Amino acid sequence: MTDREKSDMNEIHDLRTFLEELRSSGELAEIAKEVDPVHEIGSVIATLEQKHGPAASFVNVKGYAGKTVVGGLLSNHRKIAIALGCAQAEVTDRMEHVLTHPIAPVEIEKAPCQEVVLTGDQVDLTALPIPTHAPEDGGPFITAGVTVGRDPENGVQNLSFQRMHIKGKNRMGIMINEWRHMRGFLDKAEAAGKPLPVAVAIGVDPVLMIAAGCRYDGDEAELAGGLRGKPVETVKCVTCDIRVPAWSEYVIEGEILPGVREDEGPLAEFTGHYGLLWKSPVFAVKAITHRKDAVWQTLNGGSFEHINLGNVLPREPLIRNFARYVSKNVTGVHIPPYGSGFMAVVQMKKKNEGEPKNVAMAAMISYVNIKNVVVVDTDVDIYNPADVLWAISNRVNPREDIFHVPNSQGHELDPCSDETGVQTKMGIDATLKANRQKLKKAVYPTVDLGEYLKGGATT
Ligand SMILES: Cc1cc2nc3c(=O)[nH]c(=O)nc-3n(C[C@H](O)[C@H](O)[C@H](O)COP(=O)(O)O)c2cc1C
Ligand SMILES: [Mn+2]
Repeated sequence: MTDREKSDMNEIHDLRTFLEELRSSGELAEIAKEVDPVHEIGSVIATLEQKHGPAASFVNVKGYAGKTVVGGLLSNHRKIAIALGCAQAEVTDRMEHVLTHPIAPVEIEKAPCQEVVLTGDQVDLTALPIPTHAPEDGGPFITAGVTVGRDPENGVQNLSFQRMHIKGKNRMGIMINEWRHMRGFLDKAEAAGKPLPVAVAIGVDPVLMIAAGCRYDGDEAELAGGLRGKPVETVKCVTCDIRVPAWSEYVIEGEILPGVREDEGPLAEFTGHYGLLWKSPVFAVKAITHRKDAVWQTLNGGSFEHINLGNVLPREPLIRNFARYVSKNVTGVHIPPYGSGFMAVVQMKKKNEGEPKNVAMAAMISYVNIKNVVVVDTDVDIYNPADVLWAISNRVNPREDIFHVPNSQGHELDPCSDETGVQTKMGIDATLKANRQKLKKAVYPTVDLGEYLKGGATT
């Protein structure tokens, strides 16, 4: 055991310490049954997520004896709170705080992620237990890897998610959307006719994944440091200058080939629909490094975990700030993962009847993806879909309480928008109206069922 491991025994600093915390909280199911990496792992992860269940650790993966795959680690706020070491109710505050309190990473010389180094002919992506997740996905994809890139001009590093489609032993398709920092790096490299060095870290401290989902003008590893309250340790790659998280389970190093585009996809996207076949850049792999007994981490495309990382965690603080700027009476904001990041629920203690509509307008322009905004009173639990639908059913008179903003800017992958993202946004004032303020919501106190179900009854 290293000094670092001794001093941090109860603190998360890598995937393994996070898995321990999940296990001791009853949030990690060890699956001993043999599972097929083609579709079966994805289906088990999806079923566990639908049932609000634990994350999964697959220790018997067909065709990959001795290799473990974990998935669904950040599928709900219970697990996200464990990852951040805070209460569920504090998650949004934590995310807001870190955007203004980054901590720079530190470099170390010898790192666990380079215990095993494979280069040249030893490189073989097909030897890794990479699942094919959804029934109509185009093949095995790296979905939970954190891409580490470097600006070719100033050397500033960047963390983000770019899914990778396995094409052979040392070749992957990498999908890089237009407005990403990685896209800017690739544009610069291609203009100079040079390959772009890149690395992907799989199986990392969950704060690195949460940071990679944030838009930040700088190295997102600083956000991960801020979330953990101490610097992320990094190490230099074996084939290039990129610094990767030192405690990663696996690191895949290589370069994006200039000017090359190949078919990539389809994959279940964050909208919950399959994406199209894209013409994407190609990642040529030069080295695979990993820890001894390395654990492969994955996530399902289009899952709540995907939306939590990409839409919920990074954006709730932004929308809350914007809505609060418009009204001090806003008490909470939630972007429910079931809304694919296109919906926001705002809770407020309104003082005037026009306030909820102003707040809805603020929420729908504070982030381009937000299309539908529901504003509720403080007696509605914004984290409970049934409560939100109850408010819409009981407190909305559609003619007065719903408004539309035609031809506004949304996300181009929203199935209701045109190919440039132009669409109609909708605000719903689901607060109890002034003429009905005497009505009071009936709330039964909840009881500890353990006290009542002794003697064999089950829930
Ligand atoms: C699970 C997950 C998968 C994602 N897949 C991709 C992808 O394949 N390509 C892409 O360009 N963005 C993808 N994204 C979005 C970006 O990674 C994300 O917006 C990131 O914050 C962009 O970082 P940047 O601001 O440094 O460019 C994904 C996000 C998540 C959470
Ligand atoms: Mn960035």
